[in-house]
Amino acid sequence: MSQDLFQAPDYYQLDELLTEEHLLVRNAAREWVKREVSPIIEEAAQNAKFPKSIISGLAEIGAFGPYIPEEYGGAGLDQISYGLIMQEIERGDSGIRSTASVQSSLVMYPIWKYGNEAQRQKYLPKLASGEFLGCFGLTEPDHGSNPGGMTTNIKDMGDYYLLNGAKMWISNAPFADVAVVWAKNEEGRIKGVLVERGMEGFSTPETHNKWSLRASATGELIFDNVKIPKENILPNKDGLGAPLGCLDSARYGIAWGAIGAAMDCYDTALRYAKQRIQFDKPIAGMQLQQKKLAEMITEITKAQLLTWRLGVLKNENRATTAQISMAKRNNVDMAIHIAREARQILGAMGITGEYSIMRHMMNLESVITYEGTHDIHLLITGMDITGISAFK
Ligand code: TGC
Ligand code: FAD
Repeated sequence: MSQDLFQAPDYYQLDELLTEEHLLVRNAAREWVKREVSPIIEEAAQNAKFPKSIISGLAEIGAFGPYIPEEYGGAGLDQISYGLIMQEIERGDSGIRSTASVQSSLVMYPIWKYGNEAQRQKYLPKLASGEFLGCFGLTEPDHGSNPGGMTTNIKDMGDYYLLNGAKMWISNAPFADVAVVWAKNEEGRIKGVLVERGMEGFSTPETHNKWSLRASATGELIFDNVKIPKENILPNKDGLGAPLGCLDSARYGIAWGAIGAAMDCYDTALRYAKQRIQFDKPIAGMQLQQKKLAEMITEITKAQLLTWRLGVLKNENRATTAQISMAKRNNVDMAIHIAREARQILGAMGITGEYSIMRHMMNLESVITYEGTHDIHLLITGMDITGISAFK
């Protein structure tokens, strides 16, 4: 990949809305991505290999549990700092941001919020430091957008539970030390189960041949009569609302992350357009290319404002599920459009691994599908404003 010359766009001086701490956290993550992610990410994606070497760095910049209290090893930051970290990581690559999102919002968050003190003490510090990696098993082969229909189940055997079923499309599954798995009990109530690598009957085959999120490992979780100790059930919340509550936190991070991918595509395309000469002048001077670039910076700026405001609401515990859905949907869609337009500005060069744009574009095809598809988020907004569910 070409040298990382990234310069973040801030068309409306939005940095002025950030505190000293936000800027410190954001700049540290930005520098780390330049130093540690950009030089290796293209090769990792080309080889479809998750770069494990970056795990300790992710922990150091506070990407594992940014808002988890320091007593559990987290960074104890606010929601805007969390968002800014996700933005900077996804500026490098959506797959790396996925690893951080899953670890923080889908593994540490449920253990922190729904677990007991012993579970918090046992897992959170190791997850925060990167000694443990986690994954989150909600989606099943026959239940994606409709997780409430899941068939993975636990049966009470007196001293322990027996877990059976399968999860699919699980980020980090192939190497996770602990999986937060959602399963129904005999009454049909959804429970959170902590499944550890090495438990008999538990396997995690990797999913191959992905054209998207190639630097992130995806796999299945297969449970064949896995004996689960009773202390591995999350005691403090059950029902579908428990996993959906985790998704609120992860989707919020993705809303910020998508801005990072969009900023990288815009910045790359702007620089290229100023340098590339056709018909004796830079293509940046052609009206058609200016239209693309002007629309990109407009959409990025709107997304930045939307997300900053959402962060303020989240800090005040006032952000609703529907507001988070709107931001996730808008920002990922914005980023994927910008990636496609930016790719065209680079002409043939845009399809090569010399530049990050095509990788972002392919990654964003997963981002627009996972954590609730583009359609599902529209239906969440629709239900919120009309009061009528159109899911079923
Ligand atoms: P519905 O009847 O609406 O709700 C069931 C219960 O849940 C409550 N609830 C929530 N609670 C907390 N937070 C939320 N966001 C909540 N949304 C709903 C609701 O109040 C109700 O509670 P109760 O007490 O009445 O039972 O559920 P539904 O079956 O109609 O489904 C609604 C729908 C479609 C919106 C939901 O199921 C959904 O969001 N589907 C999309 C599935 C999804 O996003 N999967 C993501 C899997 S994880 C992933 O993709 C990780 S990618 C890796 C990475 O992040 O990088
Ligand atoms: P489906 O639900 O089968 O949807 C197919 C199409 O039908 C979509 O266009 C959808 O919008 C549409 N549709 C569905 N229902 C409706 C409706 N009611 N009205 C209108 N249209 C509808 N899951 C996890 O649990 N953990 C993970 O870590 C994880 N990581 C992932 C990583 C990657 C790379 C990918 C691609 C997915 C990951 N997922 C994970 C799964 C992801 O959350 C699901 O793919 C997603 O929720 C959609 O489910 P599905 O693929 O089964 O699509």
